[in-house]
Amino acid sequence: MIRALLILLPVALGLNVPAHAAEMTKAATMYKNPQCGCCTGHAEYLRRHGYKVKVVETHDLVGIKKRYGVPEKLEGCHTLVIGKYVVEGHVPIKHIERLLTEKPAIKGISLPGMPEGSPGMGGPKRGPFTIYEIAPGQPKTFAVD
Ligand SMILES: [Cu+2]
Repeated sequence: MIRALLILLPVALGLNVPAHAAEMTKAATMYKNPQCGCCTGHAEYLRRHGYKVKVVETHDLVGIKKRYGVPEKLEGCHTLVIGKYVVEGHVPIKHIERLLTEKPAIKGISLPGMPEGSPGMGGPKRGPFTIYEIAPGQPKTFAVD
C-alpha cells in the first residue's frame, strides 16, 4: 500500500504541474442568470475541456454585456470572460481555443441565441453555426461550424 503510494506520488505530482499551468491560462468567469440551466451545461462542457470556470450569477446580464461590449444582436444566454476576451453564448471549444491561440485584435466571439445541438444545449444540430467576432462595427464572421 505504502509502496504503491510512493510510486504513484511522483507521478501525481509530475502530472499536476502542467495541469496547473494549463488551468492558469484557462481560468474563465461565466456570468449567467441564476435560472439558466443551459448556461450551467456550457460551464460543465468547458470544465470537461480543462477550463476552470467560476460562475457568477447575476440579474444584470444587460449590464455585463454592456461592460464587455457585446452588441444586442450578438447576445447569447451567458457571458464568459477569459483573460482579455469575452465569449458569448454556447461557443464550441475549438473556436475558443483558436481565439486564445491567435489572439486577434477583437473583443471576443459570439454564438448568438441558443442553437440546438451546441455545447450545453443538447438536442440535434440542425445546421451550421456562425460564430461572430465581437468588435466595433458590423459583425464579421469568425468561423462557420
Ligand atoms: Cu443557453
